[in-house]
Amino acid sequence: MNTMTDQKNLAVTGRQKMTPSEAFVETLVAQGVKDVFGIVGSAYMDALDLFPLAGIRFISVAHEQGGGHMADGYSRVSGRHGVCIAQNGPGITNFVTSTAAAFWAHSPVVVITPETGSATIGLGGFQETEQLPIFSKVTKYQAHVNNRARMAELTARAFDRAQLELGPTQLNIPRDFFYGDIECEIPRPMTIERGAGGERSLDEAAVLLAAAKSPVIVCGGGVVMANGQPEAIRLAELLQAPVANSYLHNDSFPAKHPLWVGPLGYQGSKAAMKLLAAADVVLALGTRLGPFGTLPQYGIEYWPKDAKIIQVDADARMLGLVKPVSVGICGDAKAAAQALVTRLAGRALACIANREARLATVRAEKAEWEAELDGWAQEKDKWSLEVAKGSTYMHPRQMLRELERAMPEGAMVSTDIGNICSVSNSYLRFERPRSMFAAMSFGNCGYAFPTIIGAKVAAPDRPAIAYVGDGAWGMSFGEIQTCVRENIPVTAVVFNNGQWGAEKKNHVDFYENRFVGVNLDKQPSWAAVARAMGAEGITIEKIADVGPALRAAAKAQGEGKTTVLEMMVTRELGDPFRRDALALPTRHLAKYQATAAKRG
Ligand SMILES: Cc1ncc(C[n+]2csc(CCOP(=O)(O)OP(=O)(O)O)c2C)c(N)n1
Ligand SMILES: [Mg+2]
Repeated sequence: MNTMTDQKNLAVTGRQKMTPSEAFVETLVAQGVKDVFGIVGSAYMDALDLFPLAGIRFISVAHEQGGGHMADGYSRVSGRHGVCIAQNGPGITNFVTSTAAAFWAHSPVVVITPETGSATIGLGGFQETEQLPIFSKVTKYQAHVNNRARMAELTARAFDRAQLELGPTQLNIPRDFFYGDIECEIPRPMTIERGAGGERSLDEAAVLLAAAKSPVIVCGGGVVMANGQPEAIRLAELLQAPVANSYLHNDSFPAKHPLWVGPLGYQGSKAAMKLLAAADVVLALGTRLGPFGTLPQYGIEYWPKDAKIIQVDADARMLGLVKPVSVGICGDAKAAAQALVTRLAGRALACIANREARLATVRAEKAEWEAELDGWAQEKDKWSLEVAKGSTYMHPRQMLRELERAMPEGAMVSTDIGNICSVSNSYLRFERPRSMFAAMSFGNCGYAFPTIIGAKVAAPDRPAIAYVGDGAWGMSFGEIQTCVRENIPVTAVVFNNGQWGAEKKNHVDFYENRFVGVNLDKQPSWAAVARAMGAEGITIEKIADVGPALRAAAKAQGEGKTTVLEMMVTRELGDPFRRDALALPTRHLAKYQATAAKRG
């Protein structure tokens, strides 16, 4: 077979002499790596030199954290590995936040961390820090190249484990180990097939579902990652069961399907919550039922206390972790859904007898929620009414509804952490999986923009749109440079409310409007900043301009243009994030008893 290194995208076969740099790069080739995100550094220059001949594009970013998020977005849209690399020491520590985010997004990102040279480690030379402990809690596996002859073996293992365990892995390489002569073979990638789960648990689940009078399915990220949407649809149709998306996985079930009822969790769908509350059997398909995604919302305690819960997750440790379950199935969401369809097809199902009445309830709840959203143009609490009064800017909810209406077909949307991004949960609907890339449970501001850049690299033909608050934008706008330099056209919708709104909401609700560090005064015009950086920048103040601007910006991606749409919105604020985790303040010391009024 091919043993010629000049043939791009085909790794050499057979045991032979090569340098560790060649072994490393050839292993990337064998793993199908086409794109690597990072910032150049002397630590891995010998390997970097080979990238162009190996057919690997090196995407030079503005900040390593951005590069890590890009690798995350790339893997989330493609299902393939996302890869990032940087300089030992500070370049690597800049990856910590993005790796933690990828960990909670279950993204197979391989974080390549060249480290200080083996001959001087521990002497406190230049750019030295212990790189393994730092990542130990945010990776699924850490490979340390302890001998240059093992470069290919350990590189391959880092890639295989990222897919096997669905999460980031680290490949740590002392920088001198790129040099030398070794003899080795390039390992082929290992694809380990996941099964549906244990036969007995699948049988038990089928018995529960067959007897259920009002079953509800919760579709999670596992359905997306397993490419299991067709099987989930088949199962839902067989049971005629309403399907809710788990928190921030609005792309796990098609929104136009009559059985779709919307997302659970913060700022989710009341229809989904009410239907779930009335379920007697819940099938949690490919979801760990994370605690933040199942908190009561709108005053509704929607998690059904007496229902039987069947949970399917590929990671056995997630079963029954947050919610007690009647049946836990350790399996792949796609295979498990198919196995349940096989067991239930042709069987008498209790939920079919009352099908018409249940479907009528589903239709009524959905219609009621849509009507509520239509009438909910602005927030109604005292603070919001006050700040919106007399403002010429747009109401955030109204603007989000307009964005929803104008969303181009096949769009990928990433969302940041913030008040307006969170409210967008009610207005983000998708017809296909791998379309929504939220900051998930790690919840770091600055996630959305770089993540959508990575997604665009993996899926250049799909419209790529990031929703970002102005505070989070201040952290991440530097990556406009990457879009312009590397010709990766995306659209950033920046919500300019002049505040770190999500945190300000806590000051309003719990601290009598005593504001500390939440106002973003003296901001530049973000549209002008975008133009100065070589992108398009448009300021939007009127609702009527929102839809046309989004459509034009998405279209401009086809002409290679990145656009920043700066939405001027009022300072009104939706429900708070952490009502569950905050309390009214207690002050024992006299000097801290000043109220807002006393502070003047
Ligand atoms: C890296 C990071 N720092 C701080 C926070 C705490 N935090 C959560 S939401 C938020 C405010 C976000 O403000 P902005 O991006 O302007 O969006 P808005 O809430 O105004 O819509 C902050 C500071 C965080 N989640 N992540
Ligand atoms: Mg803001």
